[in-house]
Amino acid sequence: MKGIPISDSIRTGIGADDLRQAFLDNLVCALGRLPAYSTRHDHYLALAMTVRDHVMRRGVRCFEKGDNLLVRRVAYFSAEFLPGPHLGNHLLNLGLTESIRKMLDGLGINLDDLLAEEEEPGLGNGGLGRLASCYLDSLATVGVQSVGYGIRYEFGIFDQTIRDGWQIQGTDKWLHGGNPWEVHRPGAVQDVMFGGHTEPWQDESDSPRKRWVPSIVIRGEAYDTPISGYDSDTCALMRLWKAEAVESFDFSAFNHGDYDRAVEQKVASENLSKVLYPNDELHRGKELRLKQQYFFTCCALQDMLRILSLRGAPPESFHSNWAVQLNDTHPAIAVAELMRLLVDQHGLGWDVAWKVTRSTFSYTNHTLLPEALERWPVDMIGGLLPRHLEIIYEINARFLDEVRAAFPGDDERLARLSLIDESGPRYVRMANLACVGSQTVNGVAELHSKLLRQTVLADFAALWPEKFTNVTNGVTPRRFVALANPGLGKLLAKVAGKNWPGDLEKLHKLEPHAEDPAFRQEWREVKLSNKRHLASLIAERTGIEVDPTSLFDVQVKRIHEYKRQHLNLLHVLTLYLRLKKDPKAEVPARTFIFGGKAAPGYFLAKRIIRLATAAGELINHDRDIAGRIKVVFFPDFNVRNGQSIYPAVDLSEQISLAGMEASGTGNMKMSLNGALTIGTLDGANVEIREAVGEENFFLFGLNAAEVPALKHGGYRPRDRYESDPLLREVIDFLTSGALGEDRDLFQPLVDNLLYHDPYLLLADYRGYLNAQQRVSELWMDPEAWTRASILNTARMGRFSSDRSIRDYCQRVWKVNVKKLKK
Ligand code: GL2
Repeated sequence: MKGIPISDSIRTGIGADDLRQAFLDNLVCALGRLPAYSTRHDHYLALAMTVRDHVMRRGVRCFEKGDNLLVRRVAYFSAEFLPGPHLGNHLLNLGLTESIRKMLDGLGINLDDLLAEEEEPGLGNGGLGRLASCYLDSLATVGVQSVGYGIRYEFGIFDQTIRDGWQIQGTDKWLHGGNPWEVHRPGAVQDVMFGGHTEPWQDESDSPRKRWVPSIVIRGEAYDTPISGYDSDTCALMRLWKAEAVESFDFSAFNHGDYDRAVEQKVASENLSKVLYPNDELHRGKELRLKQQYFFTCCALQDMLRILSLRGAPPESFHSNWAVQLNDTHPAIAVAELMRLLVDQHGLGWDVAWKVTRSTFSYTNHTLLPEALERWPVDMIGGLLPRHLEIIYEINARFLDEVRAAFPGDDERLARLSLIDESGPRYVRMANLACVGSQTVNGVAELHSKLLRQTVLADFAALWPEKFTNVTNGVTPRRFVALANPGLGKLLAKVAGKNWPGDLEKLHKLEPHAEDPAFRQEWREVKLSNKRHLASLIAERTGIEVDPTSLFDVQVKRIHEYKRQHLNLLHVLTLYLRLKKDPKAEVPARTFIFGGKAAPGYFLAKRIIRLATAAGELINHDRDIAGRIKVVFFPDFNVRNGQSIYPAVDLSEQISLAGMEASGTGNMKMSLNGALTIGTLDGANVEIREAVGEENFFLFGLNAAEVPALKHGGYRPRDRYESDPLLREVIDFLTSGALGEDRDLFQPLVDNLLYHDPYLLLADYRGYLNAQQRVSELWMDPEAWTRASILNTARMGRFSSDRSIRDYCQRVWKVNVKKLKK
């Protein structure tokens, strides 16, 4: 429809009557429901569609503006997104919460009931996926045109339940009730090839070319979910790809009566986007995972080229139209794919294509853990993506020439930098491919970026120091404060002005109020009410009654040995033993709350969950303890549950071994909500402590320099056990039988600690106990505690993901952002 300005098709006014009419239209016309017979779920769907329409209108209008102005768009490539429930967040961003509530009231419908109907898309494992969603939220908020490209997994991260103390994985059926937030775009399909071989051919100009003859083609179908920004007319898009068979059936097989073979191909194709791999920070080298990675990056790049041609721009201007961020190495195959598309499909010369490619991509590293480093067997890549393997070899050959020129005769360096690991069976190193193909490489916190330059990517940093930078992570204050903690939001608005969620540095205005006893009282009341709410959820989900006035000591995150939930549990059990021996001991009431999923195949992580539940079974029912300490394992930690937990935290446990946690983002969410942190000098903790003031942070433990020194100096954990009676007592307690009939249950954990202790729990145990003692002392002075709590929130403004996104725009993507309102 050329010549129709988009403004003509947009109703701008959103009065109460419009909303009511749109809601009823959707209920009747889109869902075909008779209002009198409609269910709560129908109402939720109709409301979601109504809200989605508003966001979509903004999105389309903003897209049109971008095309007219030829702005550079940002494409965030991520194998994971964890958006959380959409409805409440959109209402907040659009400023529609109250008018929608009123409109629904008029129909006898309660908004909160509808909010509870939504299934969240669990399309990620943890921090990395959630960060991608915070970034889309902020991209929309600061006014950057952007698309988040990923996979529309039919089954996201598993649902966790706890049965007899053990984690049970259930299938995540997030699409079962229908997904009103997405729009299927049958027009935006892309074909993705796999397998086969390559062959030479000549084009008209006689130049030698290569062409890929695949053995199978799979179709990617686009599903769009609009992401609104706060107080912004920009809207980001999350475009996720679903795999479909190109042909429904192998007709020749079908005609010959071989039904099984006929459907086999279809099923195999569609399996591609079936399920998210539930491993966090562990590379397992499964072929299907590589297929997923290639599938979505191939769809995305072809889609971006299509959009480019709609703009009438040539492929060699790809990089001026798009900046692509690689969220870890999961999408790194995109470097070879863009080269293939530019050279083989669009006929660009290698040098031009390489310049475009290198100016397009940037790479964010999210972990230093060696087991997370992705590398794919050369034969696997060669079998699935034969053309890409040739391209990777070509990139490598040219790159190694550059290295030879810079470091003549340094063969070891050459071997380390090579895209191909040839130390044994040959592998393609995805981090190396990402570094070579990117214009900028960054870590996610100051310390992590520094360690990245010194360790994992040291050779690249020596070669191209100017490529390296840091962008400290951030979190969206809309979802994690305004939406999750409306009580606090009101208080913040009073002091910092109502636009604080759009300009988090405004929270500094809170500082003087930390000295005001009346304000502190209000602050405590908000926290207490959040803790009451969490206590009721805990009772509902676990049957455990907890005291909302006790100190809520919380560790919620994926379960990993490096995050050291078991160190936390050693403290819990130490306290327990102390109270048993000395019932008069001055131990303020505490509720220890754990939550998080363990990868289904991660044996020790599952034992750690079992230890938490066993500690709860013992302690919560021990009459001698009389409820002074309680232990809760909150099942199925996800975005929605996080929103109920973060506002209720008094003490935030960020106790990973220094040098292991790249950044952490839960640490930011808790501190922003007024929690004090007990933590090591790891990841973003370092910057959080700097921001909130060292007197408002409980520091303990080895630092990142001491860790390797201790390990290389012949660390013997057993010596620590022998020489520290308290430690010995608590470790022995694990296998004493007190924690359940099966004494052997925790033997593997104990053996691991006594004979390996790779994450140095025993070395940090004493320091941790001492820091916990300081926590208890401060807690017994509520005024001082509240003062520190207020200062935490006041000084956390820099951890808004808006700040991170502004950093990326300025230092990495070179795109303009909206100025902050005065
Ligand atoms: C992680 C890091 O472990 C975590 O510290 C960081 O905050 C996030 C986001 O940058 O990335 N890396 C990773 O692979 N996962 C993370 O959560 N899964």
